[in-house]
Amino acid sequence: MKKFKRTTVTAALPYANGPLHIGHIAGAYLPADTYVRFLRQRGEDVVFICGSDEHGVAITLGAKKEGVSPRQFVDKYHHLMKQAFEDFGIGFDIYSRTSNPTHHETAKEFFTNIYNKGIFLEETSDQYYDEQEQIFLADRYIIGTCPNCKHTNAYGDQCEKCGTSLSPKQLINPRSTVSGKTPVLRPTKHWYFPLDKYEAWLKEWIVEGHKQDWKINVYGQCKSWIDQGLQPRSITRDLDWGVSVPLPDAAGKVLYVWFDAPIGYISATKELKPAGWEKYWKDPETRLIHFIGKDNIVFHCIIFPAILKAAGDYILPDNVPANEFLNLEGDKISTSRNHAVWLHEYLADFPGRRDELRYVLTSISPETKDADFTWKDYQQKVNSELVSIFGNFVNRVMVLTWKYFDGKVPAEHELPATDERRKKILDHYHKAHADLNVSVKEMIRALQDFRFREAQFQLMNMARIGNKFLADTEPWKVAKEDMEAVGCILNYALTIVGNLAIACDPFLPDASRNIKRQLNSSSFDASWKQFWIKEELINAIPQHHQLGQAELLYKNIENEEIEKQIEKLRRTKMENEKSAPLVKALKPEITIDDFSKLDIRIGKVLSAERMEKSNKLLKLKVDTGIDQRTVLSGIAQHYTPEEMVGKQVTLIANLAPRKMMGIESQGMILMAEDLDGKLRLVFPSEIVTPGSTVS
Ligand code: B3M
Ligand code: ZN
Repeated sequence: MKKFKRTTVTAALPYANGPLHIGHIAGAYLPADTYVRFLRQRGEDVVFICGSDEHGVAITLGAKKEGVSPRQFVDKYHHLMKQAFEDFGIGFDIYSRTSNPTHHETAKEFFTNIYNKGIFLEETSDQYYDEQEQIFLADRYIIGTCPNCKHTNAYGDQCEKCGTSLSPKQLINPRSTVSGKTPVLRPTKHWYFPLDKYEAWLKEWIVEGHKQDWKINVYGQCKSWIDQGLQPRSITRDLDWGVSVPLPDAAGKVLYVWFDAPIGYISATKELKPAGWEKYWKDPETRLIHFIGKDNIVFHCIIFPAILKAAGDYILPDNVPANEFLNLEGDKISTSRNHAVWLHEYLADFPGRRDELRYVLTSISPETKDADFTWKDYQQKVNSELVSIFGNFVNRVMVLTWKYFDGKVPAEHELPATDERRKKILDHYHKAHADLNVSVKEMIRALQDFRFREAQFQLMNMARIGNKFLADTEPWKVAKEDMEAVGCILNYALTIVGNLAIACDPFLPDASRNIKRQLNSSSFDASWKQFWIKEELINAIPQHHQLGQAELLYKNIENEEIEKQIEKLRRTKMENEKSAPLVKALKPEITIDDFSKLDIRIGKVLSAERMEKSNKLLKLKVDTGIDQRTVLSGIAQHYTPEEMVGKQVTLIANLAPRKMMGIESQGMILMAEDLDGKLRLVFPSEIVTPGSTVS
């Protein structure tokens, strides 16, 4: 493996459009923090970079919804996220933001540099424009009917129902999700990055070069993208919020948020080290690692590297250990439905319990597939692993040392194997020592390979071995006859405790500090560094050293605490259901005579067309069995004219004619209105002759 001098670690810049939840933490920030702590423990040169992603349409629309300016909007969420990261103890070297001037300059320099090399393409094309909102619509903000499966709510880039990837112009009956209006096509000029030109290079670099060392989920996604063939991507947008395009003829245009955001990693490093940033981005002896969630893979593995390549001089990511998604109580985490555990709320509800959340999230980390967080599982893992195994071991050793030796580290001597019991104790010691060193090595291997679940499992295994060592040697029994042997046992048990304090730092930083305090270890902490270098247990505690007071590391999570959280989620779910349109209440009773006044009959649609200037009405010609008449129906958002022709419909034929937009409608077509407002035709289950009556 190539030897590197330093490491640049980045964690995805979260959008400043909402608070952080446990899905974000498990996806990118916790594994990144664990990895960085590990590198720092080894004394490596590392920078840990993050910040808020503050541009893009999601931000401007979010601001609009809250009735504030984009600036006020990102300020609010930037500070909320920064604080939550800090309170949770994620140790970024810098948490910056993409609205900073340094970032705007850096992003513009990138653009200009690549522009001057003549790499970008420039093209004017028609794009959908929302006249009411006066904005060009990003693909995601246009919905319409899928040309393939006729699903009525397909997005401008993809139909979620049949999976077809689409372009907005393919949608039938497009509408803006921002205003609900039908958008119009308008010409606009944009700059494109010719990703296709980098296809061969990407193939070589990723498909051939990173088959072995990138995670399968990451490699697989990249390969399938490259195999499908790459196309030029537009890297500018019509928007008034973002990094403005640094060209004279580009008023009202900004860089596409996914062009500027990854450059944010570089700008933040500049802010952190104005003089020395370059070596973290340009020296081939620097290793670059991006921690992200799976939805960001193509941007970090394909598009950003191609941009770095085009800019020249920059190093490329050495690895991108992207995670899959975390669900909550069997359901997708959702910001809009408020189905989430928000980080700032967790910290308020469980003060002083950061390690507990770290522990559980790492133990279920969605490294290879989506994972599910449940509060019951959280409670179970804290109580039966952190409390009963890890905390309990440390506490037993501390309490026993106080009990038998007044908190002074017993002398460590060669224990002569003078009797059977001593022989057994020595056997247990050798076995424990060998097992522990295996776990230490496996833990470090796993940390190097971004397998944090496994790494933490090995850490827990060290505590398990410690517990077993105590159970096997039974110092409380030996104490009746052989205090020298008890001293030997506890001296070694304390060595395990000390090594646990060091080993747990990447995973459980609060416990690490707490154990060191209990061991009163500041005078010899430095000697433990060797643990990470030698990859074996280090004996650093001096004989006769005075320990600090014993203290419980963790306490049980009680049922009530968990039930409160489950109840909170249940309440939100109910509120969501309540705010959804309800089944309508019954209308007042009518008589059979009232009913028989209605002439309800089956007709057949002969022709259908859209009404000019109306996006609601369709004009239908209906065969009623006795005549052919014109009926206007407010179903244009739900059916295309083509879909209507030939359909049997149920008609109220004796309704007084009504004029709409200059045309007389002779009757009304019956529709079922779904709870979400969708209209569906009502017709006989088998074809009947037009004119058949309904009674
Ligand atoms: N803000 C998307 C996200 O938060 C995006 C990441 C940018 S990383 C440069 O998922
Ligand atoms: Zn479809």
